[in-house]
Amino acid sequence: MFCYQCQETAGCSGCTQMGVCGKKPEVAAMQDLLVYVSKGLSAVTTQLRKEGTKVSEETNHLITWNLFTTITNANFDNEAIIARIHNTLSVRRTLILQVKDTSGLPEAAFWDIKTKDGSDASDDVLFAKAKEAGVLSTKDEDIRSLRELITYGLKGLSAYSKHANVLLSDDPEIDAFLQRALAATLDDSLTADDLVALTLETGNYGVRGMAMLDTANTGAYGNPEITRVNIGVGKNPGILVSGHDLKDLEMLLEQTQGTGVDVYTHSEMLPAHYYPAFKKYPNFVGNYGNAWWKQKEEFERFHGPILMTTNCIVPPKDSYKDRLYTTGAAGYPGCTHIDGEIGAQKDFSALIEQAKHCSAPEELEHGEIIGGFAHNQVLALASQIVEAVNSGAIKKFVVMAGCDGRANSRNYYTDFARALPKDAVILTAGCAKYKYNKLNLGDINGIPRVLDAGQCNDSYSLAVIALKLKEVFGLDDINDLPIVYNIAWYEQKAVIVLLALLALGVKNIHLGPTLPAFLSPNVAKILTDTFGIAGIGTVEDDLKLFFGK
Ligand code: SF4
Ligand code: SF3
Repeated sequence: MFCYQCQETAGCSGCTQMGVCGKKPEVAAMQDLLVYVSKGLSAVTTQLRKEGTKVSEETNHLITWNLFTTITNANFDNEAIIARIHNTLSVRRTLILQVKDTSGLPEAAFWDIKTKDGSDASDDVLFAKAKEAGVLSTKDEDIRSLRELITYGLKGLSAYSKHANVLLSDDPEIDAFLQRALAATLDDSLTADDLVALTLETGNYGVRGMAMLDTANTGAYGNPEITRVNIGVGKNPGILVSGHDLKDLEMLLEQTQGTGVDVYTHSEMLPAHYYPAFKKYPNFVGNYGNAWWKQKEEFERFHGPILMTTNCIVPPKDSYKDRLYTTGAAGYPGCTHIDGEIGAQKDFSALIEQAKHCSAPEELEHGEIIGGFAHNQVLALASQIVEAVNSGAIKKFVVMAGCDGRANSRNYYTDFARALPKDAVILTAGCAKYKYNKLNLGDINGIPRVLDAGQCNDSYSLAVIALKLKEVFGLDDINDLPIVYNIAWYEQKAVIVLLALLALGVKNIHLGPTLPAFLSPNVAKILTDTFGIAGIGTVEDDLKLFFGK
């Protein structure tokens, strides 16, 4: 296997024996193959569009769902991944017959597993092909780096698209781009310069994808508002919901009414509490635990069923594996998967029945945390914020959005938040916030010093806020704002967030705890020279760099 798509990749270069995330070589192989056949299908759909043939919504959804399945910590279930490969090939077989001119299509558009008698070849054939189709199949390291950067950005974009799709929001132009870009990563005629341009285009569509999701979320559930979220526990048994899919949470809340079972959020589901629509449920008790990587201890102590709607799954301990359920693009072998197509009601009765026989969660902590500072809420506070900036009470905003992770080096973010000057305000989104959202950093004239906009996709909110502040302060350039960017990344959603910020013109982003292993020295240099991207240093050095003290 060879995988280097996340920040925790082995030795900061690549997982080759087994994923640090727990991904086994056979799962890595089938994920590579799923990406490969999705690229082949995308080449076909892109050609069909060129010829004026419409591509169905189902095909668009199939491709985004496939990519989402291969995101770090989303799906470890090889059978489910192999089923998706078969399904993708079957759709491609039908569609390629509609292509008038197949001469420019890549090999991936034709590769098949049907034997001469029409039956499917054995899984050995799949594994043999996966070996040829993986990341290292691109020999030039700069081209490989750019192809992977684009592919990972598209994986993030796919995840956000899928969340919007389940709320019945679609943008066929995003799908058309996503498929064109995927197909382009197989095109040997494209130069490094072409791929750099495509990387930026991916960022533009990242902005559009996050905007679509923002509209879908706020349209369905209202605008996030300042909210205090309980981090303690109640006396009833509970179901814990993790991941990013708000629609799943809504269905679960509806189905648990009157059952005596409470519902808690975990990790990236915390921001659900900020939406007005979820406040009406009396059994929506609070947020349990911390970021994804602490789940082994925390899930054990929760005692009740856990629903993983997306990444990040940590391979579960046997002590709670029978209480771990997956849905959507998430999957884990041996854990029950709750099916449900887009637009369909899912049946969560198995979790609810199991919960009734579980004891209440064990208290990990108590108190409250505050959040809900997405763009609408922050813009409602704009005059207060502008006044604080003009009076000098707030000197700087520090965007610390992104992901959390296991590495000890991430304690940097806790130390950095703690050491910030008292006139600095943190703008955050994503699970990175758990490094400092319980530190009680106080407020400035009533404005909390940690403003949590929501999930990682709500980094879009932070961009909207920045653009609004630029307008309010009458600036020409977003980089003239008193905002610095110190972003933590882990998986591929953070890649699309980064590309989106670059597309919006944001410069000098610091990215940590390490720069992506998939950036070759030359590609890293392009990002540094063009956008001022840099890594992190020590807390002391970075404070000097950002604040001159
Ligand atoms: Fe390694 Fe990350 Fe890939 Fe898992 S997702 S195999 S940890 S690089
Ligand atoms: Fe976290 Fe997995 Fe990225 Fe949505 S839950 S931010 S790491």
